[in-house]
Amino acid sequence: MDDAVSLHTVPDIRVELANETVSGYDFLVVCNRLPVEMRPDGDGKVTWTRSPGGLVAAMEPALSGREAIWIGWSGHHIDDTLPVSPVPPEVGPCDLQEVALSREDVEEYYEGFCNATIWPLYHDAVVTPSYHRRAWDRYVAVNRRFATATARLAAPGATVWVHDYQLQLVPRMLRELRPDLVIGFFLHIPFPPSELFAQLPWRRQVVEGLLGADLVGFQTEGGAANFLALTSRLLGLSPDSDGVDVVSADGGTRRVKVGAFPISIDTAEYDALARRPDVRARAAAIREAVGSPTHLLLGVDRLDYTKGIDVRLKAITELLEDGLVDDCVFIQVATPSRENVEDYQNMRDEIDQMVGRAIGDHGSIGSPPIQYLHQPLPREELVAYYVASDVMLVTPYRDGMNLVAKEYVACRTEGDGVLVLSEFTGAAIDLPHSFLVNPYDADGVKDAIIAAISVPDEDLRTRMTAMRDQVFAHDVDRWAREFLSALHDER
Ligand code: ADQ
Repeated sequence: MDDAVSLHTVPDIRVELANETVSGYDFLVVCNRLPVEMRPDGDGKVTWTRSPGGLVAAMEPALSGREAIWIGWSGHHIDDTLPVSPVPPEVGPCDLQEVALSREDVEEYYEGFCNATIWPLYHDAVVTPSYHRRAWDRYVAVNRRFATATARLAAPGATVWVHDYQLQLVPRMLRELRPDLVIGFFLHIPFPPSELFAQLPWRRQVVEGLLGADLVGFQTEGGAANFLALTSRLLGLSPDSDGVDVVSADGGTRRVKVGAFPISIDTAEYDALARRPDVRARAAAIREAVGSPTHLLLGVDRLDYTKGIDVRLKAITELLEDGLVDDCVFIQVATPSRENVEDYQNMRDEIDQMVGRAIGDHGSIGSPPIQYLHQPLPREELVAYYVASDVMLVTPYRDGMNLVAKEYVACRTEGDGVLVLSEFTGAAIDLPHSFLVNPYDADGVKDAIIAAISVPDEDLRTRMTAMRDQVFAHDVDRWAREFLSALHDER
């Protein structure tokens, strides 16, 4: 089945491209989503705003001062009847090119192959990945659409930075169309061990797709090593510790560099927000609103089964049952996510039930020990929650990095606060001074929570100072610069 679907791009696209006059962009970011958001304006129309996301901030220095374009999907289905104005050019951080997707594309490519196959497979198969040939075919077709759009827009010798698991076939497709380009690929999620990856019926095509890049970047050394091992196991190549040589189109060899580039946040921005008087006042108001407990514990996640929200709730509920924590409130903030995918609907129901049961069993009128917000929060509000909380609980079963952990650290401007962090996040490598836990070990998570609320002040501050030093020294700007330097052999 490995070779069931060819990745080879349609040859006449190459001919067509050769006949086009490419004025072209020097720097192209290729991402599943454009950095814009669509909001209904109440009159049946929509307005566009720039996404507040970290990736936009990371790309901004690289985008400014040159001919740059961001290629991605807008979030609008082309076959919808809703009248949608095109994205106004001034909304983006640079020029924008929409890749049009229909409702069926989104169902099969995005909700299907990306989020029901690759996402669970790459997160240790926390839920069982589904393998559907129609979804794979659509993934190939949509990747080809992205590659073709990029090939048409790139100036000769331009730099292209392709992002994430939705577009793993783009590097090779793009190289076939435009061998002159410098292509980087970064995977934001974990890359699994070869024994797990080997389940994927289209495993060869995915590895070959990625090998179209000049540089393939991962969050951790482990992810990079897993990928390099697969180039040997599946393709018989001979990788070394930082890359692998592949046969190029002209029959010679081409070096594909492979490495770890742990992503980070705009640390200075979070620090500045956390110092703002209005944000601090809001933090005080949050504490008061939940009954001014001695210990305020917090969880912040996209509502995703990989994030270990259930582990946290279970641990806290048991601690309450056993009377092991006193005067303690836990707030869980969860952003709605992928609500059309069945596993996400099931998980939402499960979390709702767990919260309801815990509040029913342990709450009293007016002061439930567990508070649950199922909504996205504006950045200032989120920072106020970070400032308000004594303990941050980050317990994913597996996570590429986990930016929430770094955001919490950046917001602890007084040098206090405790981070309980899953060993199975990329962030655990950068933040070894957190309280590291195995999220599969419920007793271990309970012990870590008890340790976190009783840690002596001096120890707590030593740990937080070390973590703050790390996130200030390694911010997202440095991440982007290091990736681009490696791509251009400048380091
Ligand atoms: P995510 O899985 O989305 O990212 P994470 O790194 O934690 O996970 O980033 C989530 C972002 O959403 C954070 O910036 C956080 O502040 C924000 N957020 C969460 N809940 C929110 C809420 N209720 N309201 C507002 N904002 C909220 C993927 C990978 C990660 C990797 C990142 C970046 O899965 O492992 O760290 O990409 O590479």
